Amino acid sequence: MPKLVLYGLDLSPPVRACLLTFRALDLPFEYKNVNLLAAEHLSEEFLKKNPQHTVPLLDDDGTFIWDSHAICSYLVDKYGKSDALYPKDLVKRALLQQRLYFDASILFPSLRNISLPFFFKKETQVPQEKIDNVREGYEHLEKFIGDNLYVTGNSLTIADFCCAATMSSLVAVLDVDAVKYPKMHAWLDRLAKLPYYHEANTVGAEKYVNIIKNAFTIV
Ligand SMILES: N[C@@H](CCC(=O)N[C@@H](CS)C(=O)NCC(=O)O)C(=O)O
Repeated sequence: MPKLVLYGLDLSPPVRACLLTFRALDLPFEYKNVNLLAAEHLSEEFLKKNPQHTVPLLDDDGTFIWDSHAICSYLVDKYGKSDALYPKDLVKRALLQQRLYFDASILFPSLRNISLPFFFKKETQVPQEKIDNVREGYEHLEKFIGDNLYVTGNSLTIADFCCAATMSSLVAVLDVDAVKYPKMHAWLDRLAKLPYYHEANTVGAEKYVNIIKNAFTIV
């Protein structure tokens, strides 16, 4: 089997979505730390691999894939012993992709719009409308989960990994109130019981939350 290399840092939610997928698949890989604050992602060597200079980045024997959603889908399609985490059934897959695009286009950007100016420009004033965007994402996700166990129904998929990795960092910005968002709250507790979840997600998410929480003022 070719050697898989994941470039990332565990503070990053999309990197943690990939770590969860690797662990769920029980897939061996090498992890190469990329220090974004030291601008390692802007080095000539990294830009040759990913001109968009984002982590996570996967190197599968010289094929470079970035964007966590693309990486997680690829890993299950290529290396999964079953398609459970990313079903081949077209209707199931369409629903799952909707959730992946939701994370990629709504949920994660609502965090990135706050965290990037904070990390890279020391911007500590956050306009209320950015918090409103976060809240809007929560309201959608609460409805998506509904009476199901997971975000696409009653089976665990990579959409749970992507959305949960983002959500467990977003809590630094807006609490997942158990009364307002009971479904999301229960879903996060459910995922936390997965044997690999703590190491793959919670450790990095807690570091992230400790840095961000209380670090900014809403204006
Ligand atoms: N949609 C992308 C987002 C990746 C992303 O924004 N990663 C951040 C870290 S959390 C990053 O690499 N930022 C550095 C940059 O954009 O230059 C994914 O899911 O992989």
